[in-house]
Formats: sequence, structure tokens, C-alpha cells
Amino acid sequence: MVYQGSTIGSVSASSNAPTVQVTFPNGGETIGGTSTTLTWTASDADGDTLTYDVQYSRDGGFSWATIAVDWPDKSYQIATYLLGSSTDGVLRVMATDGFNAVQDDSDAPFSVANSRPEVVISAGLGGVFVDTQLVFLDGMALDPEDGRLASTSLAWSSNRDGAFGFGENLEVVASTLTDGDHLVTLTATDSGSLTGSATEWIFINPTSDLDVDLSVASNQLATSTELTYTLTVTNNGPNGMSRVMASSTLPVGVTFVSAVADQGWCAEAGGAVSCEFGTLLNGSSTTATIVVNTPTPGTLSSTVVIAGDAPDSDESSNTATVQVSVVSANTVPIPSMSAWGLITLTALLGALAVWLANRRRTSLRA
Ligand SMILES: [Ca+2]
Ligand SMILES: [Ca+2]
Ligand SMILES: [Ca+2]
Ligand SMILES: [Ca+2]
Repeated sequence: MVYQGSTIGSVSASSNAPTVQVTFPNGGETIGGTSTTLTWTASDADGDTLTYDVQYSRDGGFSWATIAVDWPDKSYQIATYLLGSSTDGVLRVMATDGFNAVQDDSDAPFSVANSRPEVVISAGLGGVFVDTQLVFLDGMALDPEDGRLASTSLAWSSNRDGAFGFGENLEVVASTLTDGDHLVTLTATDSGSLTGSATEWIFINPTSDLDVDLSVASNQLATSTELTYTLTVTNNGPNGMSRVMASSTLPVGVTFVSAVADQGWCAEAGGAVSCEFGTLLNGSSTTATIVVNTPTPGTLSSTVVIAGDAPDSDESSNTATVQVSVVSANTVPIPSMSAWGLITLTALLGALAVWLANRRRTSLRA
């Protein structure tokens, strides 16, 4: 660009246009599986850096969806379901060196297989339901080809009682279901007869016995060291339990470091640690690790209490306590020795005393 006789800017036109050729899919293929890598070749006689725009048509080139813009590589990996099924698919790649642009299409149509619907069940479903309580079943299905599936394509069932009915929302009276654990499944069927499903546990009039254990690696610690509590919750059944929680008040004189749950979450507020573990099926257990620091000497007593979403058949096993004594770092006693250890040590000290006495006598004589 020239202004009043001086060059104030310039763009050099690249003399050669790049070349580009689609290599996969290039016609005749059937694309399936969860992921597909689209490929092409390209070159530029000037050695310019090339970028690519990638487009896909499900209808033989009538309409186009853009997959990537200014892409720097000669391949692009995509989840197959994002393409959408087709019997007349075309891939188009446009290459540019910043000045010249060229494009190529796959040489012949290819097919993309139908993808299954994605199904979700509302997070609020998993839980305990008693007597005449209403069980609200909520879910939906999105299909890459069909979009949001109609209620008639959504079937609810349980592993205990079989089919419940159809729809995105369904209400079932708890007392009409068999007591116990139900694995509820929502199955969605698309227009190509492919199915997708999601599952969630519900517990009808459950009976269960949760159990808690609180342990530490050592019951005696020096001041200003980290103390780790391991909290284990077990469901002894016979039914599953939802919304299993634990709460513990930290002993006076410790400082909170961390609390981590294997499933669910833990949080500390105002010297109390709360954990929520979610659902525990019959016979399963889970743990949480709570770490504190021990700045002052004393006896630390920690108690944890657990509860689920329904009454427990044995409340006595829902509490656990552990005691730890913290002593000043410089008064931690020497680790205790076995009786034989003490006898051996005494014998060695005796032998040393004799040896020293003999050595002194020898040196005096010398
Ligand atoms: Ca060029
Ligand atoms: Ca081509
Ligand atoms: Ca589909
Ligand atoms: Ca219990």
C-alpha cells in the first residue's frame, strides 16, 4: 500500500494456489463406531502455511454443516454421532494459504450409520420412597438424527416389577411397587430402532443397616503433625440406601487441613465436617479421609454420626469414636521394647562396661 509516495504497508500475494484432496471418507465407505478421523492431503508450491475449513453434507451437497474453521492439520477427529446418519454424505475441505483458496469434495457419496439416542434420568430420582409417596420419574432422550424423542419412544421399567409406562414424566405410587431395591431403566428408541438407556436406583420401603468405622494410623502423635482419620461407611443391607451422610465435630485444638470422600463430597464449616456419599447399595462401603493438624498437646476425641434417607434397623452402629493423645514433640517417649529386647540391651551394656574396665586396666599397666 502506497500513501503520498511512501510504502506504508504491504501484503505479498502468494504466487501459487495450494492443492487439496479429500482422502477419507472419499466415497463408498460406511462410517460407524464412536469416533471417525476425516483426512485429506494438501500442498503448496510456495511452502506457505495452510489452514482448512471442513464441511459435511448429509444430503448429497444440498445443505452443509461446518465442522472446523481455520484448522491447521490435515486430519480432524470427530464423534461419529455429531455427523448424523446419511446415505448420501459428502465431505468438503477448503484450503487457503492466506491469499489463494481451493476446495475438494469426496469423490462419491458415503454412508454414516445411525447413532443411538443419548438418555438422561433427572438427578433427583434416586432415593427412598415409602407407602403412598409418589415416585416422580423424569427423563429425556436426544437423538443425533431425530432430535428430542417423543414421549411414546421413552419406556420406563424396573428390574423387579417390569414395565411402568411411557413418557418424559411419569408418576408411580410407591405402594404399587414391590418393597425393596429397584433398578429403574429409561429406554429410548429412535426412528432407526436403535436404543439408548439410562438407569437409576430407587428404594421402596427399604430396610437397611448402615455401619460406621472411624480409625487412625496411630493413637499417639507429636504436636504439630498431621492426623489422618479414615471414615468407612458400610451398608449391611438387606436393601440399598440413598443420601447417606456423615457428620463429625472436629476436636477442640486441631486445625482443619482437608476432607475428601471416595464418592460424593465432604466439606468443613465452623469446625464440623460433613460428607454426603449418595447411594450405598446392599453390601457396599465407601470411605472419606479427614486430615487435621495437631498444634497443642492433649487428648483428642472424635465422634462421627451417619444417617441415610430411611430409618436404620440398628442405630447403635451409626456412631463411632476414636481417641488420640497428642504429646509435645520433645517428650515423645522412646518406642517401647519387648522384654527380650531389654534383656539383650542390658547384656550388651554389661559387656561394654566390662570391656571398658579391662581396657582401662590395660592402659594403666602400659
Ligand atoms: Ca501459495
Ligand atoms: Ca475429490
Ligand atoms: Ca438415531
Ligand atoms: Ca446401623
